[in-house]
Amino acid sequence: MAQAAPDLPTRRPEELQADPLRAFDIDKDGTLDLAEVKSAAAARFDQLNPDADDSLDLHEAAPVLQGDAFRQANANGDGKISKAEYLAYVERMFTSANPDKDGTLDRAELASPAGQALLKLLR
Ligand SMILES: [Ca+2]
Ligand SMILES: [Ca+2]
Ligand SMILES: [Ca+2]
Repeated sequence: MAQAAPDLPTRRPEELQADPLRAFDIDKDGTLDLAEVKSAAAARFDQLNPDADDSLDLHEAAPVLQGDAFRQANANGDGKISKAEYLAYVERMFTSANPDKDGTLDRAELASPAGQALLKLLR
């Protein structure tokens, strides 16, 4: 007798890449709030910073921040992005991706240019 297999893993890594909303939406409410975005950003920062010296140099940051973005994120101008600077920059990007100021990013906001720029900092 055929029965649906319970708890089949339905998410492959490439699907998580394709659907950031699913990947980062910890409370599964269909939107990303700032806490969810910051938690994803902190994980991304750690991934970019294997030597764990609490900052990204130009080379380490290159996959996510180049040129003007690097300079804007580097608030104290020391040539490196600390985790605090990274998260502060992520928060600014979150705000610009959230024009309706409802505290969350929905699918349409994530698809906007500002939303896409934010997502680049998370994966
Ligand atoms: Ca959520
Ligand atoms: Ca810095
Ligand atoms: Ca919103």
